[in-house]
Amino acid sequence: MTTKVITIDTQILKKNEIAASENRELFKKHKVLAINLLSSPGSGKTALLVHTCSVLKEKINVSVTVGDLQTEADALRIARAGVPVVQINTGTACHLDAHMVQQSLKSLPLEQTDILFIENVGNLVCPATFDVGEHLKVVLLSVAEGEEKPLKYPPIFQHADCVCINKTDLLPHVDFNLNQCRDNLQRICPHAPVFEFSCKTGEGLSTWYNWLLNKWAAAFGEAC
Ligand SMILES: Nc1nc2c(ncn2[C@@H]2O[C@H](COP(=O)(O)OP(=O)(O)OP(=O)(O)O)[C@@H](O)[C@H]2O)c(=O)[nH]1
Ligand SMILES: [Mg+2]
Repeated sequence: MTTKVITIDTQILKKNEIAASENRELFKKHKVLAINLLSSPGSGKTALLVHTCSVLKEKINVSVTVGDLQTEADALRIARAGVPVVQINTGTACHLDAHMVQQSLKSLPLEQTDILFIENVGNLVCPATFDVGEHLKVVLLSVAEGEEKPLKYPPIFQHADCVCINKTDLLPHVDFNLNQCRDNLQRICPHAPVFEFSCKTGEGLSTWYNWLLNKWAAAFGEAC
């Protein structure tokens, strides 16, 4: 019984890996930097993308794929920032896989995209296992969630290329120990830069924008 489950899982992941490689080829062909944005539900992924797309679109071309179980609510919010966006509804699946992302790419102007943001389904577990062909994984954590999250969900943080701590405007109102969170992140993912900001006030976001533009310039672009 156990062996059978492992076999099926392996086959699913193998198929996913093939689709992820195809996505990577497509990104390479069109010189697109693909960024997988991961967090638990409600940390502020869409809020961050609305701000980020509004600012970055003045310098580079940005597109978004967003995954949720149901509704087009997030795509509608992001569309108001004036960038191409596709909503994926996963039904019951708790993560995006490479095939779903591949389907969404057919509706996006890849040849006119410099950075593609992939907002994953809100979940700190399953999305860590599914490669969608991205270049970078960004993990977002809000101060409403607890400073121990990097210790409790290490795989997603260990693979992060950067970690963002959002909702810093709420720090006076919640029992979130920011220093302890920084220590926890240092222990679990010492390689990952940490950005602290509030999507509500905008404070701290410029460092995040600069990091993105530098990553894009290093991969495909020119200095901005
Ligand atoms: N106070 C405060 N609220 C925020 C901040 N960022 C986002 N929010 C609020 O947090 C709630 C969730 O934000 P979303 O952007 O929908 O979060 P999400 O991670 O995209 O959520 P899912 O897609 O459902 O996983 C919304 O009510 C936002 O307005 C912030 O920096 N400060
Ligand atoms: Mg969202």
